[in-house]
Amino acid sequence: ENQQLIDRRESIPPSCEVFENSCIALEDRGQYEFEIDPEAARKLPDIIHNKVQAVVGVECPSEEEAAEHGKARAIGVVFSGGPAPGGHNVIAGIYDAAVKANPDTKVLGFLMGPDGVIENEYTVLTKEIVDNYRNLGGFGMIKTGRTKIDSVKKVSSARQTCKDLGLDALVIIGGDDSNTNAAFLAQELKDDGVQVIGVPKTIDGDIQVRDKSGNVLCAMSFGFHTAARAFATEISNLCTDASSDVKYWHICKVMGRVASHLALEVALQTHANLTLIGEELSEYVDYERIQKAEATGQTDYTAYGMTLRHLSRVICNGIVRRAAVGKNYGVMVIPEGVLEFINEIQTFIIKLNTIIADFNEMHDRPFHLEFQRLEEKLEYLRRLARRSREDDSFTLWNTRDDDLFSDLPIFFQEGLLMERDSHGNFPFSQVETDKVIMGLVQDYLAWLRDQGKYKVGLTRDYYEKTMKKGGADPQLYGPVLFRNYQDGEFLLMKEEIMSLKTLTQEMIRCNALKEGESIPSAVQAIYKKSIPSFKTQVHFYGYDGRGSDPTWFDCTYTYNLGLTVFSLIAAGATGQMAAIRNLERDFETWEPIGIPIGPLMHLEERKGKLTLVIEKSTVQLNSASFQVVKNLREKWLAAHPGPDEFRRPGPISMGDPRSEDRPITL
Ligand code: FBP
Repeated sequence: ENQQLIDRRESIPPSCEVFENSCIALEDRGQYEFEIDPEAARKLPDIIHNKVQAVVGVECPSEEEAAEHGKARAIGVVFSGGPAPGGHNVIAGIYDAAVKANPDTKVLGFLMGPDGVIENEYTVLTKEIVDNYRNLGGFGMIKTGRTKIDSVKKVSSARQTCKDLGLDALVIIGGDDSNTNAAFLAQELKDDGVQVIGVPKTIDGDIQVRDKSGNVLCAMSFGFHTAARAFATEISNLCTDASSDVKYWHICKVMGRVASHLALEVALQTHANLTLIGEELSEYVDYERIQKAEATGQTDYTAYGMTLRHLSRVICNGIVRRAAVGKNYGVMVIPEGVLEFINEIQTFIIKLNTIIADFNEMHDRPFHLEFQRLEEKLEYLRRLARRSREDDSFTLWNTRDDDLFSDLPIFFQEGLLMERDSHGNFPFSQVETDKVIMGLVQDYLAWLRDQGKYKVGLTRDYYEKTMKKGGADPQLYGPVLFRNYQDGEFLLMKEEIMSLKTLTQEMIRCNALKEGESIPSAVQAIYKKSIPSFKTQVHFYGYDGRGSDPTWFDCTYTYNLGLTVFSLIAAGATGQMAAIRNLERDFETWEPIGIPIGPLMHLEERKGKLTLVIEKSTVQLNSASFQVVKNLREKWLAAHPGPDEFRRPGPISMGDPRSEDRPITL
């Protein structure tokens, strides 16, 4: 094992000052209030009135307080959902605090995610096991899974497991959906005396909590910092490569199932030439179309939100403008969930979710088991379309839907019909989002090339060097080849793209060449180089960054989350999510708190039904971070003769404070 790994394992992140107290209590912070959904109040009566609680030290605890704090407990922990760097340190924090309070406390790690809780599969965590994973990435210690403990049967199995093991508390380390699940379990297990605590995990960064006045309680889920830095490092390397080899557009799909936070952070870190932000596309409004429709007394609903075709035009515009100044290369960042923000695709996703859910319910058989092959699924959709023709009241899937759907490439039809996860989320990582978009881009670029609108501007430098080599006189070919030649920095080639044969004829016609002569090779070289071929390399930044070892920020954040979890348990809380306030400030100001999960719930469409879930936090278009990206977009596109504006964030390095200067994320 290398020394760096050993150092990693042996490093103990600093603890917030409050944890130095021998006894800890919770203090309600009534100033933070939430808008409570009536459905959440109805379903979660015992935890809905929980308050935000701050962890505070008790200097001279009473005998009772000290006994409660230090009693021997059995605490179960489980990872739920995709891995995120730092998870092991949450467990390390819980373990260290728990055995410090009472060495007889047992921490049990449920194996393979929530299935471990349902099936009572666990391992007793020892110091040796915990030490082996300190500050290391992944969830390898106990593994993870995506099962949701939702049905009556699963909840009753989970309850039985807690009973059999005599659990005092269950800690669910997961994303928005898993924390939603934690709230329901907290309610269910309240009477059994089992406390349930959630921990905000996900590289997607879409768990951010504010109270109703906008006060930030949880700025970022753990794992986001590391994943964003890992992706940014890799993509920055591609910026270097692209501007060295000058022949590829690197297309980088970046994880983030729905929210584009990771793509936004990568843009800020690397200044890639083009970055799509999903949230912006759905907000797009085509005023021209609205006006046209209004002039005829109509309302054009399709003018709201960007279409796939329009998006491909926007991308092509950037590519063509760079090519015109000689840059037929670049780096583009696409958030993997971008299609969810394109109206026409979103409509399909919602309709198909409903169709699949309806089928499961009506036939009591899973849609995907019944129809395993794409053709079978499509035939079912066709049947629905036929039904809509016969029955006017059936509007879910009509012939127009069917026609539009069959226009999509087969791989994408297959993608849209893929099985949702147990929380009803669409599996974007398995769909080639980039391929859908880039297919349209390629088609449009080919058309632009035919129109002579997509051509590569050659630098004067290249032109002069080539001319010197070939000894040809540019003036001689001026009228034909260099119609657009100006005395400026750049030499634009002839407007129409034509074959060398046609060019030869054209030059003869203009007396630039004699009959029987061929175009000098230097001129041919210039001409060939000006005809763009759009070459791409496609990359997916997902599982690699998700499995990265955590940054020191994430190591420290997660270790303190673990300590917070134990404080919440020791003080008797349930239905709370551990969090740290002031993450964006100096470590000395970090404040461990518990956030009530119930009040964060709202109704959302999942698997075709309105369901109570924690709202995902997506990129806000009025946020400073988005506004910066928007305002610097033109600069980063660098459609000018000067150098690109790429930024090098540098690699993740533990122990070098210079690599993690504040602000923690840009
Ligand atoms: P969580 O929400 O569970 O943290 O997972 C996030 C994520 O990494 C997404 O970015 C990605 O779309 C998804 O997991 C991939 O899931 P899977 O591992 O099932 O392919």
